[in-house]
Amino acid sequence: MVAMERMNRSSRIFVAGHRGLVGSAIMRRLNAEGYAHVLTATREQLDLRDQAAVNYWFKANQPEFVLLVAGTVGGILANSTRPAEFLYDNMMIHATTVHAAHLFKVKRLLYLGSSCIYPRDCPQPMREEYLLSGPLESTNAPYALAKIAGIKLCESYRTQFGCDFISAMPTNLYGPHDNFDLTSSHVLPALIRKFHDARSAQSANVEIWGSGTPRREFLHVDDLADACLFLMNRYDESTHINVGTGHDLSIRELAETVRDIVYPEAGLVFDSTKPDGTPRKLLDVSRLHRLGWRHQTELVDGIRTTYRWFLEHPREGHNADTPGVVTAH
Ligand code: GFB
Repeated sequence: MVAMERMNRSSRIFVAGHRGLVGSAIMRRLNAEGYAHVLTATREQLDLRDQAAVNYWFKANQPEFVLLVAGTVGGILANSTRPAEFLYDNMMIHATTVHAAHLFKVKRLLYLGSSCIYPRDCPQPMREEYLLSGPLESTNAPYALAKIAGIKLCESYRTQFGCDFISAMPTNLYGPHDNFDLTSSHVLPALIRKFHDARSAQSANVEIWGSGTPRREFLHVDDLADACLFLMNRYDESTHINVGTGHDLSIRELAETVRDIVYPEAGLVFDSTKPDGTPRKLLDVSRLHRLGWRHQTELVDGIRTTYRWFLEHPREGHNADTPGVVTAH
């Protein structure tokens, strides 16, 4: 049994991946709550794939707590076309950071995975114990394998060395600082961008990839940041824990919802040459609910505020600086 240490306002907390969608939400939350020693490193300052550099950084900065939310991430197309980067970058980032956290005696580490770790044809909703019970979805198997390796790293360092490392598996995320680049983004920011661009150009139709029948669950990233802090102070088991809303909808329903908010006059056209990916991935969140955590932001409200953020941040929203795959560290 590993004794659990809780973060306090003067703890040295490393947010690995602080510029990404998740990392920036965690930073907003830690800052708002008055955590005074939040440590960060940009990609230019620290290549998280380099074990020697990561060890050096941990030795110099002595973090007590780590939120490991860095990684190379992207939507279905980026995952299918850049499998080597998704596998290599993520395996390395997870391994170096977990290993350095062990070497330099970090008190607690939270590792963030993804709901794509579960088998393609997993029974729904997906319970934590369904991990590794069947084949993965081919469009994101390399990414999922890296994420599964991360879970197993945390479990193994806990078993062998007594490290207090925990894992959380969030569902599909969205919110401020998302990637709105159409070649690498996930579906929700892509739809905001597409309907917005169609409205600007007064186009009649917006193209939706695939059949529109796959079902997805979406969690606002501020809710995820809240869950991360909750779990850092409350969750004490070696098994990973799901983080989601417990509700899903079809891609067609999602597209209609975004259309009604951004450009109600638009028609939908489905492009069947693009992949559907996993038919459904709804998380079973009963373990998290039993601990007392629930999401706050309903999807329609979250899409409205994210669209407002997109309008207020044209450079970031249109992703001028980061074409292609986003590396969140
Ligand atoms: O969000 P998304 O790219 O990834 O796509 P996944 C979800 C669904 O939306 C797929 C459809 O069925 C897409 O075909 N879709 C419709 C679109 N229009 C669009 C569009 O314009 N852009 C995008 N991107 N999709 C990812 C994984 O899977 O989910 C990652 O590849 C990760 O590994 C992430 O797990 C959370 O939900 O299919």
